Amino acid sequence: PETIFRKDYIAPGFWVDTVEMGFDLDLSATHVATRMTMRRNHDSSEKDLVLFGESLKLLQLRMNGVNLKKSAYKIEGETLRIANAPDEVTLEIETRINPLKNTSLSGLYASNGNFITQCEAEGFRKITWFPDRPDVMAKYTVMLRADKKKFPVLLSNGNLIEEGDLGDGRHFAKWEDPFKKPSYLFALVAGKLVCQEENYKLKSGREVLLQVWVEDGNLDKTQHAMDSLKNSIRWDEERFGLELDLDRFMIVATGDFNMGAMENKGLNIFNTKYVLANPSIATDVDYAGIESVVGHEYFHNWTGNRVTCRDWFQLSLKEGLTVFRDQEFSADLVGTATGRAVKRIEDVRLLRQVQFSEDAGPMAHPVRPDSFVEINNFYTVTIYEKGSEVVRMYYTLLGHDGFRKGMDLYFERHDGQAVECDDFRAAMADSSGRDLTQFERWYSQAGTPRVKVDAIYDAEAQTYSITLSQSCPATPGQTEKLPFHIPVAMGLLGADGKDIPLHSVAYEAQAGATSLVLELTEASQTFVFTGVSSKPVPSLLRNFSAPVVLEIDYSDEELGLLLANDSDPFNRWEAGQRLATRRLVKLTTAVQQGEELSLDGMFIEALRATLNDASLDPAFRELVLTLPSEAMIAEEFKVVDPQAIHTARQFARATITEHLRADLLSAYEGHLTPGKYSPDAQSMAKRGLKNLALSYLLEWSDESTFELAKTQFDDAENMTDRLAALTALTNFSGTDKQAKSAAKSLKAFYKDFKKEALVIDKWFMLQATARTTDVAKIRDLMEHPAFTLNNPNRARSLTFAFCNANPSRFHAVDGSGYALWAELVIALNKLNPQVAARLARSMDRWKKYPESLQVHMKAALQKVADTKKLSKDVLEVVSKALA
Ligand code: HT7
Ligand code: ZN
Repeated sequence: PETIFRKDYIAPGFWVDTVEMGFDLDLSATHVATRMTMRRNHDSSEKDLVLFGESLKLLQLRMNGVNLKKSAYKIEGETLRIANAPDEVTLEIETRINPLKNTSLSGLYASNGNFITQCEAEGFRKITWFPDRPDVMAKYTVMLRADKKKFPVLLSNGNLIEEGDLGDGRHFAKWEDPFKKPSYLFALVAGKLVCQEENYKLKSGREVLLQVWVEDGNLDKTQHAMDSLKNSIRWDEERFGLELDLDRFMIVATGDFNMGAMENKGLNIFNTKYVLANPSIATDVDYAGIESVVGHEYFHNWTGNRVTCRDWFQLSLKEGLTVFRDQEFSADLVGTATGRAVKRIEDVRLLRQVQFSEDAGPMAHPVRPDSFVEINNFYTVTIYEKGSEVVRMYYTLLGHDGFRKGMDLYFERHDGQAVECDDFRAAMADSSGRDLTQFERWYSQAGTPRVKVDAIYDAEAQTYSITLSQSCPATPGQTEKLPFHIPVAMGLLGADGKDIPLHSVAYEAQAGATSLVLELTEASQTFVFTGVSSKPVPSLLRNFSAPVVLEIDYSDEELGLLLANDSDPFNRWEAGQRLATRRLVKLTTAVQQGEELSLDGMFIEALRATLNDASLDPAFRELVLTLPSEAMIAEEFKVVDPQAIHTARQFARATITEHLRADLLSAYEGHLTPGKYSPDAQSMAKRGLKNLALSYLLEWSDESTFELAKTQFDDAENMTDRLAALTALTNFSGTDKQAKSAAKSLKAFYKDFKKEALVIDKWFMLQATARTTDVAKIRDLMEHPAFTLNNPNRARSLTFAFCNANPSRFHAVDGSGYALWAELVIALNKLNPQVAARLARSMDRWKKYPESLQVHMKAALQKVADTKKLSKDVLEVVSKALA
């Protein structure tokens, strides 16, 4: 398949000013009539009028009122070219499409009898021939016609300007979007839906209509999404001075969706997972996910829709920035300093576990990629999460007000335009007067930089010198890397654990501050601090001020001091993780060498102190007590042994429980949240710590803890507690009687919730990630009547969860996990290439495993690569893995 390069960008040969569309909606044969006015772009080297289309039946093509004969245009693959078109063109196109057969969930498709669209990135071309590229922005008017009984609700972008009956049992609705938009933001929804609606007053006094549309029976699950939407609107007004620009804002939930949600102008379409919630079906994690995704999509209205991307290589321009905005939104809503830190830690954990791994594998790419085969493969953690870290570094470098000035200038310059990442950087540089030239490397160079720390204390001179040296590993297509501009927030702790006032010639203006942002721009730089009366303990990369790996040799005592005292809560947590990682690596090696396993008292006592420190936010304590995941431990090894890692981590958990049983029990009992469920930060934090304590307690086989979990499961009044108890019961290794009892609970859970698709997804996921679940069990579950590969949420709940989150079982030594993976990727490829390609990525890091596993992995990858009719989505992923 063809590789598309960023350097080959050519502006469109024609602009589109207006688009009028008429849809005659029918599930198996929808007729689409499109009329667009176009004008030549004299600045482009492209002279032809170029349209894109896919899986379309072209019925009619008229230019300036004249039917075009087949000889007047040329179709090659997805491209239709009209040569010698006049400078002003009215193009009329009629196509027929089959939404029912569209299992890719891109373009116009059917979901439970309703019509849904998904046009990002290139789905609009599955609806009509069009210059389907983000730099072509036009005003849309859309007429929807459909059977009134089957499709009583007809929605599209913008404002409803007319609706009525057509006589023959059909009806219509006409929508007009007052804003110019790229085709990827087009949306229509039609079907049997109901909504919760509210009039909401903006700060300016203007009233807007907010609606959350769901399928019948789900109206009791929309309040949290509605609250999150209102919070998002208010937050964007207050933090960025950005107002909702429409009179009406709609959210629609569908059970069939490839991703989380989509920011179509005025008509956001969401995966039900990120809309539907009530205490009996949704966990605290679900509630938080809904808040952040509703925020994310809403914030796109400015960062993505009002200012969009020139081309898809600039995807992080909107995604990185919008992730940063949604992260800040969630942090601001919690309000407290530790609440913010907890959110930061959670975000960094994801970045390290998934993005750092992507950066070290065959799909590594810069935040602004140079090439791709299939753009859908580039909705990655690098574009999103690393992209957000890049935006956060501007925030760290320029400060709160400086960053806001940059944002203001960005909108002042580019509202209504399709621009590049460089334009955002220029706005930040020009508004602050800072030279951000070198900062560009964060966009152009892939890979996770490493920053090595060497420090010398000179007691006589009372100076402390920190030398920071940066390097970045090679990534595909990029062997040599130039130094990055890295903000390193830092402080120095005295022996009492208190911050020392900092004095450094290079940072004279901030003399006496207890935290500074050092700017590392060279390959190696030394920063000297004066007036340091005793050897300090450095606290570096505070709040994780840059997406790098910090290599620093701390002693256990230094880490203990940081864990107990650092004024930066992120680095307190980080110190705990360093202590844990060190031990887990040692234990893993001991497992491999058949040595006796043991865990030292210093570590256990540090955990005990944190667990029992009532002055600390329970959410923070939960994070410190959570050991690094098996995936994170794996990153510490050149060659990964998943079974040894699993055994080591389990040993550590059991040993912690052995020593801290009484403390864990009192943490459990001290953080009960009786009464009505509330998804506020404090209650969530309590439930989080309580359920972590429960999961530890069940690592130690005994009757009373099993009963504790069983009672919690039976009496739970919310899904958070119920699912936590069921997970603990399912993973408990006890007597046969207890195993039977756990199986009974699992069955009861299914029975109680079989009508709730999102809960059944949890039921599958819980089993997919259970310690005892092997490949045979997964195959069994795939035969369950509730399982299907056709629905992405369901497919992910079992198969993705197993391949990505149950490493010791997926990497079974006989290679059976990989054989299953290949079968699944091949089956999904036929149904939904985007979902198939995501699953294909589970094998990205295959070269990190021992030879004995690599043989099986390579065979499985080859089997997929050799499959006939492989989509370019999957082909790109497996060929890069095999390269
Ligand atoms: N901007 C949205 C991306 C998206 C998407 C991309 C490819 C295929 C399907 C998709 N659904 C949504 C989501 C977001 O980042 O807000
Ligand atoms: Zn987004």
